[in-house]
Amino acid sequence: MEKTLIILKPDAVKNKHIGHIVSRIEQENFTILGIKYLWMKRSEAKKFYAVHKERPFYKDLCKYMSSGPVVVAALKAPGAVAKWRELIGATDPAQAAEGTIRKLYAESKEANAVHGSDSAENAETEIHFFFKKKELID
Ligand code: IDP
Ligand code: MG
Repeated sequence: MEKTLIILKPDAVKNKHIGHIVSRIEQENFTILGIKYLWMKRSEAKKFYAVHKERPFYKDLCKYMSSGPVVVAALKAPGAVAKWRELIGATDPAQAAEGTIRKLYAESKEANAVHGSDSAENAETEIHFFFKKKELID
């Protein structure tokens, strides 16, 4: 079993896709270990995306991710990291495969509906960024 951290980004919340995406999570047999609704401060977004701090899109991304409420969740499944990334599709929704979450619901390359951890190791770090141990039900 593997864990991953996902975020339903401000565009997904604003466009009323929480239900669609959570429904997909259930259909695809992920176990929800923890889920919460929150609004990140700019400083929190900067910390969360610190790995991208040298990238040209970093500043705008942090501004965007703190522009409205999000849903964060810790999920569990066999191969959860790759499974979720396959389900969400390419970073740019214009490049994302048919039926993927980004193809269905994203607005743009920046406002691309969802986040997913890129490795099991980073998933652990990202899960503990948002959740205390007692907030995860395994
Ligand atoms: P990922 O979310 O598919 O793993 P990353 O390369 O890790 O993509 O980038 C993190 C986030 O930064 C993306 O999900 C997207 O919101 C934003 N982003 C990435 N590349 C660009 C870009 O070229 N322009 C604007 N935003 C970008
Ligand atoms: Mg990434």
